[in-house]
Amino acid sequence: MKRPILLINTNVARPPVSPVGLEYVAEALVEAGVSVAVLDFSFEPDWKASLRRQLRSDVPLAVGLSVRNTDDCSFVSRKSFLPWIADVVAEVKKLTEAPVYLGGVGFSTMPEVVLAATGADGGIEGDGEEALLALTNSLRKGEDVTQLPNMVYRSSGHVVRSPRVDVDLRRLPKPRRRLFDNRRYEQLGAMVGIETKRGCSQGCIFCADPVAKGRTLRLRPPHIVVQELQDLAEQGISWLHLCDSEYNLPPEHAKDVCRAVIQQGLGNRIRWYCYCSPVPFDGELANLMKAAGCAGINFGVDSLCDEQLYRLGRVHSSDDVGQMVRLLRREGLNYMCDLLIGGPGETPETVRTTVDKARELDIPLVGIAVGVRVYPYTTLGNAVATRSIKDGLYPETNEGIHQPIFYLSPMLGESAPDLIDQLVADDPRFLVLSKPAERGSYNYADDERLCQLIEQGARGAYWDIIRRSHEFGLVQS
Ligand code: B12
Repeated sequence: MKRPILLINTNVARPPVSPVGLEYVAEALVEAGVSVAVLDFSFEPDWKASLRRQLRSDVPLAVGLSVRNTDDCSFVSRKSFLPWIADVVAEVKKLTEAPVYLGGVGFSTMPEVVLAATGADGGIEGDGEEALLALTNSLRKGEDVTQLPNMVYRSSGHVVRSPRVDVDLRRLPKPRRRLFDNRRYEQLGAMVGIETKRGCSQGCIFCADPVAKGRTLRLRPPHIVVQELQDLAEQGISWLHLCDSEYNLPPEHAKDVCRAVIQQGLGNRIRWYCYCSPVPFDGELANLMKAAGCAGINFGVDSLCDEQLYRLGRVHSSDDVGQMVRLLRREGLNYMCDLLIGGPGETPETVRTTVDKARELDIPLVGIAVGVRVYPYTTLGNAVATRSIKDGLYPETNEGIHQPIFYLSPMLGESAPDLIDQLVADDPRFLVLSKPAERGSYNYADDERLCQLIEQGARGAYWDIIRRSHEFGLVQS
């Protein structure tokens, strides 16, 4: 019997998020005939005991840990998950000599930092399906793994990255979606994840998605997406969240996926949520999404002040958002808009313009994040690394490599949260990304109030559950 690859989902935040990335990787290995063991810490009340049990029964060839979130990306709470990942790495290393590799979207946003902060032996950045298979094959043969694509490893005290190869998604078979207990996730209020594409070609100065997922859009064939949805529906799954950075880019693919879902008769069997860009968004897409089971859209609007949108590298204008809002209202689609306050050049005036416009448009739900997470390799991250941005960085003290860094326009300064409070007053249409479960917050990472609402039966996107609880004070789906 060949030694298995042990894959562990380390994301234990509540409410839970199904480990779709790790599931895709695990299934690619199984498909290639590799022996795989999976451990889902999300369902293990005593993770150390389950790890001990697992490692007693099987000596793995390697252990792979998923790092989905490095932190909660909230300027107010600044909660890092890296100390937790470091604890898991240390515990695994106590129990086995097998090398420990990291992977996942959080890892891929900043591989050097995550490796340094956690003590793992190495990692795989970007797509895991082919890279982990290549790593497994090399480990089996005792070959040097540093030459493999997507590898991140240590060499003479430095972290080194080998060239990256992104998977051609058209080549991947339909995932079986049976290695993790997606039904149980749904019962705990999670939406099960699925992708229709990977990558993002937008130029937003702050966003890590192009870094983690690649800048080229790689589309999955709509019929494969639909087969996967059908399979999940047959397993009893009905609440889903698309994991595309922006579902409507490119719009024709989004429409083709919807058409395929409708043709398969799945439109009224599943309910799904997604992220979208404000442009391009037309009536045809709105109708197709509705008919294909879309229950709500989260639009990354960022600002409603045109000069600020330009500085953030966005391609839409506040007028575009106005048109989009009118269209959504006409078509009766459920949605929210996300704002990002505090980017370079932001002033109290640009914030006021944005909040006033959101009110004027009567956007039903607006999420506000104050403070911009600085990710390496983004335009903002590069400006900080080359010190063309020196001010407005938080925390001001060095609190350790795991500590998330934020930028807040010095023209707003630390009074920004107060300014937002004052501008939105007690208007329930506005949520602010602060600490989980703080009144009016929509920080989902360990939000007790949200968990309670789910326990009482609420289902759907977490923003939608919060919206309904504000509107009706109850939990109907
Ligand atoms: C959809 C989504 C959500 C949905 C999830 C719904 C669902 N059921 O999936 C919702 C809205 C709930 C959500 C919530 C949050 N999210 Co979110 N989310 C995403 C999004 C768009 C997709 C993630 C995803 O599943 N991708 C699809 C899978 C297939 O890709 P993947 O995980 O990367 O896996 C691939 C590789 O990474 C690799 N891989 C994965 N695991 C492993 C393991 C090993 C060992 C190896 C070798 C390889 C490997 O192989 C996989 C296949 O190629 C990403 C942005 C993005 N474009 O990816 C943000 C993102 C992951 N979210 C983020 C954040 C911050 C959060 C929150 C913490 C926000 C908050 N404070 O509330 C919460 C956390 C909730 C939780 N419990 O974890 C950040 C994380 C950034 C970071 N550095 O930490 C991201 C990257 C967005 C961003 N750019 O800031 N999110």
